[in-house]
Order: sequence, then structure tokens, then C-alpha cells
Amino acid sequence: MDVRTVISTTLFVALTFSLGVLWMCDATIRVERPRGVSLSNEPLYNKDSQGEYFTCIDGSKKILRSQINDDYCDCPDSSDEPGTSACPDGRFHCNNRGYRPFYIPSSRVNDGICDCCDASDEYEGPGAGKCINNCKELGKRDLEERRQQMVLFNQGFDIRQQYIKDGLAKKTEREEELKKLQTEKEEAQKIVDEKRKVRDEAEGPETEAKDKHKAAWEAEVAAKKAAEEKQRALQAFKELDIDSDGRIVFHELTNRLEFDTDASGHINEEEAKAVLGGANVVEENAFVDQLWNDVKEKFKFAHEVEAELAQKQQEGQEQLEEPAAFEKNDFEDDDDFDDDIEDEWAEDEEDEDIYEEEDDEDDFDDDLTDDERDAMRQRRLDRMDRLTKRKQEMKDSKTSDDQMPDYDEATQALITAADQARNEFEEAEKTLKNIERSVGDIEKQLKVDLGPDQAFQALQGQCYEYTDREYTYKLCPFEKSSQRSKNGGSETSLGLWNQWEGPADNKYSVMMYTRGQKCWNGPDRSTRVNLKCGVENSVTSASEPDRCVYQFEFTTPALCTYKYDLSTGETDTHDEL
Ligand code: MAN
Repeated sequence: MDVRTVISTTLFVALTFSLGVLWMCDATIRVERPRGVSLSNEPLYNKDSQGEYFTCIDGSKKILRSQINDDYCDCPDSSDEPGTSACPDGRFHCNNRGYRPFYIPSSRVNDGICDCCDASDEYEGPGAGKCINNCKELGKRDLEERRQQMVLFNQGFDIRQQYIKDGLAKKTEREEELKKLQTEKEEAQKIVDEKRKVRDEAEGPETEAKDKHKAAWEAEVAAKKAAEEKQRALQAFKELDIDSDGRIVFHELTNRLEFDTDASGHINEEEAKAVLGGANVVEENAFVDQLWNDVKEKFKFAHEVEAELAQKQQEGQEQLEEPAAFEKNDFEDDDDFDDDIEDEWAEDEEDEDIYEEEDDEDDFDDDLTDDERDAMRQRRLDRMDRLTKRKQEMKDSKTSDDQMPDYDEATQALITAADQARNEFEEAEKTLKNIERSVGDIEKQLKVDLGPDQAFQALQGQCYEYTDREYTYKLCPFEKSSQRSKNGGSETSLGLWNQWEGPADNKYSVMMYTRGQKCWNGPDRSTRVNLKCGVENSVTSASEPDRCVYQFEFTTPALCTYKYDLSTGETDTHDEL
């Protein structure tokens, strides 16, 4: 509640009424006091206390009473000339009977301009007799304005009563909802625990069966690989055993240049012995079981040698066919290119990569004839076909070798059961999380201080905007405040709801929003919102008194805690509820 506003209003109303009374009694009660002195200061100029003397109000000097308002400044604090313009810092009191009394600088006395509504400042000189006393009219107008304001405050008060009713009802509703949710949460937690147990129980046999299946498959793959390797070893033995006598000896190795480790161009005894595991002669079993593992990396099968040869021949052919301008094109030779591509395949790359690469290479030399270009393109297309085919073959072989077979029926049944248990557990967890989220939301709402009577609940969940020349400001009470440039751009946070920060006797008159967007080279943005009673919820102004420190003025019926008696101007501070 805005006690200050209300108090000032109350004071004013009281003053207005008392001045009215004073004005009415003016004819009968006349107080003798020097010109320009207020009623309350009259005792300071009282003849009775000091006889013929007057002591300057600051106590600095004592002068003769006849020196008061003699148009000569004697007191350093200007207090001896309240009714003339002789002192530089003098203050002239306008009684303004019927309106509000106030002070004017005494320099304005008799300057020809009417300042006091009772014309008392222009008693001689150019303005003498020219000013009209319009205090009564002003007082009337002022009274009417204040009356209208009181009417609005009273409307606000009535709205506030509704806010209180709604706020209290909302609080009860939230508390009940929270209770309900907490019961639901307990139930949901129980279901989660049960479902977790069921899931764990289903996952045990599932894992066991899957592991068993996988182990069996791995064993099968290993056995298959071993059998293939044995076949390769047997084939290698066959190829090395030139005379097919069931033994490999030194002279049968003399043409196997893949074992020419010192690159001398022929196989010496030492190199042959290395192949034969140090022996002079090796039989099939020993070769397969003991030697093949060390030999296989280097060994070249006949079909591999043939393929290499064919490849080389084809390359030689292509080089001969291709015009000189093409000899050094960006295309790597087939082998490298294929290897690269195969590497890519092995890594499961996308098909497009190959074609993209091909496209990139398509920058044919301008010197070529159309036919030469077509031939070149055709060769590349053929090569692509070959590669695509090989890729498919690799894929096929990979599928049969690398892919674990489907689970057997019993395992699959365990997986299905475990899947269902997992799904049910996840569903139960989801339900619990949703309930927890709702509990959190409600607890958060209930934690907000909406005033002892919940009147500020009416502002919760609402947002109010105010636009000045540059920005649109937004206040979402108990949530955030922000700013957006009228030229567009994103919203800048001017703070998140922090707390009520009014003085102890008027706590709910100031809201603080802190931890907004950091100001460049400055503090985090923050907003102070001053609240006043008003018939509408509205941001009435927004300013930035210090860089990145914002201040909003906000009117709300939630602060209209007084009801005025329009005939007496008196207030009733008690809410109806
Ligand atoms: C933006 C606005 C202003 C603020 C400056 C500080 O332009 O948030 O209100 O003063 O940043 O750099």
C-alpha cells in the first residue's frame, strides 16, 4: 500500500478542509504577524517574548523589532525581511487562504508578477492592485480534482477487495491442488519403483540370452575364419609345392620374389629358410599349423599376381591411349584411386563421395576434341561401374560375415518382454516427472509473496507494457522486466523477480527485479518498480536514472488500501475482508 500517497492525500484533504474552515473564519480571527511570515513561524516574531528586539532565526544577531521588514537586510539568514525583497535568500509566505499556502523567494515580492493566489506578494510597486485573489476558485478546483482522485481511489479500493477475494481463493485452490499432486506423486513413485523392479528382473535373463547368442555367433565367425584361413594356407602350400610332392624345399622358393627381403632380385638360402621356419624342408601340416601365420602377410597367390599384372597392363594401355595433356591430370592412378575408394567403403562412407570426386575431376582440357573427351568420359564411367560392382560385392560379403543372425525365438521373447518392461518403466517415470514439474510450479507460485491478503495475485501471470520514444518496456510482475528497441531486435532482460523492497512500513510499494542482462562495462541490469494506488494496472513511466539501472512507475488497485469518505475526506484504512 502506498502509505505516502495516502498520507499526503489525507493531509491535503485535512488541510483543504481546515483551510476552508480557516478561510470561513478569516473575518473573525486575525493573527497579527509581520508580512510574509507563516502562521506556524509567527511565534518567532512574537513581540511578547523579546520586547523591542528580534533575534534572527539562526540566532546570529539581535536587531530592533522596527528593523523587521524595513526593506534593509540585517540578518545573515534573511529572516528579518520576510515581506520585502531586501534579502537575497528571503522566503515570502503566501497565506493563500482558501487554497494551499506556500513560500516564494522574497525576490519575487513586488516584482509586478502575481505569484500568490491571494495577491499578497504584490502590495506596492508595479503590480500593486493588479493581482486578483483567485485562491477560492483554485481551492475549489483543487478540491474537485482531489475529490475525483478520491473517487478513483475508492474504485481501486473496491477492485482490491475483489483481488483479495480472488487471491485468497486462488491460494486455497493451489494449496489443495498441491496436496492432491503430492498424493499422486507418492502413488506415481510407487509405480516407478515397481516398474523398475519388473524391468530389472526382465533385463537379467534378456542380457544373459543376448550375450549367449552373441558369444555363439562370435565363435561361429571365428571358426569360419579359421577354416577359411586354413583353406588359404593349404592353397598357398599347393602353390609353393611346385612338384606336388607334399613338401616345400628351398629351390621351390627361388621365384617367390615377395620373400626377397633384401631386394637383391633373387631368393637366397637365408630368405628361404625364413619362410620355412629355419628348416630346409617343410611338410603341409607344419606349414599350415606353424608357418602360415608368419608367411601370409607377404605371400602372393597366383590369382593376385595375375590381377596385378592385368592391372599394370591396363594402365600401360591407358597411358598410351591418353593424349599428353591428360597424362598428368588430377586423377590418381587406378590403384590408388580404388584403394582410396575402398577405404571409404570400408568406413561406410556415402556413395555420393565417389561421384562428387568424379565430378570434380571433370575439368577436361580445352585442347581435347569432342571424341577424345567422350572416350575419356566413357573410360571413367566404365571404371565407376567396376567400382560400384565391387562395392556391392564387398557389401554382400560383409552382410553375410559381419551381421549377427536374428535372435532365436526364446531370446526374442525375452527381449520383447524386457522392451515392454522398459517402456512401462519409462512411461511411469514420465508421469512422475510431470507430476513433479507441476508440484514445482505450484510450490514456486505459492512461495511468491503476494501480500498478506493475496491482493497481488491479480498481477501474477500478467504482463504490462510501456513505450517511450526509444523502447517498449515490459513488466511481468513476479517474473521479469525487459526492454525492446522500437527499431526491432531482441528483448533485453532488465531483471528477474527478486523481492519486495519498500520501506519497513510500506514493504509492498517497491518491487525489485535483478540479475538482468549484463551491461557492457557495467552492472547486471536491474529494475526498481515503484507502485502506487490506481484504478488500473499500468506502467505509467519507465526511465533509466543510471546506466542499466531502470525505474518503472506502476499503478495498481492492489495498493488502494484506503476508502475515502467523500464528504469529509476521511479515510477508512481497513479492508472489508
Ligand atoms: C542498451 C539499452 C540501454 C542501455 C545500453 C547500455 O542500449 O539497454 O538502456 O543504457 O544498452 O549499453
